[in-house]
Amino acid sequence: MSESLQGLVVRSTAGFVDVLVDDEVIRCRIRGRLKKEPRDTDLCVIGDQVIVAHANEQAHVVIEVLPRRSRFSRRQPGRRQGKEDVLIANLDQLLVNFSYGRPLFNARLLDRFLVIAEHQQIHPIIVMNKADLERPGDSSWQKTYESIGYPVLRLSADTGEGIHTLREVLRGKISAFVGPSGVGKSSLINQILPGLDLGIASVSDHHGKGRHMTRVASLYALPDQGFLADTPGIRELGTWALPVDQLDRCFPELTRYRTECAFRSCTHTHEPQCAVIDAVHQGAIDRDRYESYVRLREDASV
Ligand SMILES: Nc1nc2c(ncn2[C@@H]2O[C@H](COP(=O)(O)OP(=O)(O)OP(=O)(O)O)[C@@H](O)[C@H]2O)c(=O)[nH]1
Ligand SMILES: [Mg+2]
Ligand SMILES: [Zn+2]
Repeated sequence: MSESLQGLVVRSTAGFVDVLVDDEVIRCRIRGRLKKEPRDTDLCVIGDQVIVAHANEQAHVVIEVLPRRSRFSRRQPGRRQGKEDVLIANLDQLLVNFSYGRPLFNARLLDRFLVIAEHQQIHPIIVMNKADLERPGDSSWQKTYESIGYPVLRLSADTGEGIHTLREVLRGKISAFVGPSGVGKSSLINQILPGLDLGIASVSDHHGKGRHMTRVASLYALPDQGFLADTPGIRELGTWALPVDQLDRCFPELTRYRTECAFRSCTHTHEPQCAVIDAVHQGAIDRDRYESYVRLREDASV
């Protein structure tokens, strides 16, 4: 048996994975036997730690994927049941990216990202790009999120606003940019790592949506320690393995109310003497966030 090495997966496609070992990226296949093992999750994604061995003189092969300490994942798009779709493993923080201008901000989708981050215990940071396009009233929703405890970073890849702060936030951590297509994830990463020159694409004039420029998620090393992932724009974000009775725990602002309800197994949707519903009526819980909770319940319980 030849010497084996441990490395970090920085790119993963159907045909090969790129593994960073020390300072070198090694292109590897995945051992056939590993692929055949039954599983309900992705075998090998960016952020995974793997063991690599020589298959022969030239080629390397991944022989083991080490257990994940965390991951950002969703239900496979387009399916009710099935497999976990892991976007990135071993993540410290999730930068949930939206923009002023177009594509339009989508609170419902933001809440889905936040719920998954809470469930998987990954620290989320809300990133609002295209600050140069902000119009009065565009950020009225932000106070709600900040009061819950979610940081909101206001940035512009075009003017450079906030990039210095972003650099500080990323230092020494494994972070991923996630969000819809066209919000400027790759543009922001180009600001942080100019040498990369990632492809970017204009937002469609007609629909105001992105064109899904980034196709494969990749992890990049930061100059002052840490890694940063660029990921393809997300259209669909369903929760994976989140029992419906645990959903209320993924809304931090419900914490102080959810144990005060008259019924122990209160769903906070129709029950009498529900402390959550009372708090919504009194304005202590944001109505829009509550609406997200109700919709996610419906989604999770199908
Ligand atoms: N006005 C303005 N436009 C921006 C800014 N950042 C990015 N854009 C534009 O937004 C469009 C989309 O940028 P991308 O970086 O490709 O977006 P993305 O999020 O990586 O999109 P996908 O790879 O498709 O998921 C491009 O036309 C960019 O030039 C910004 O700060 N201000
Ligand atoms: Mg991109
Ligand atoms: Zn209740």
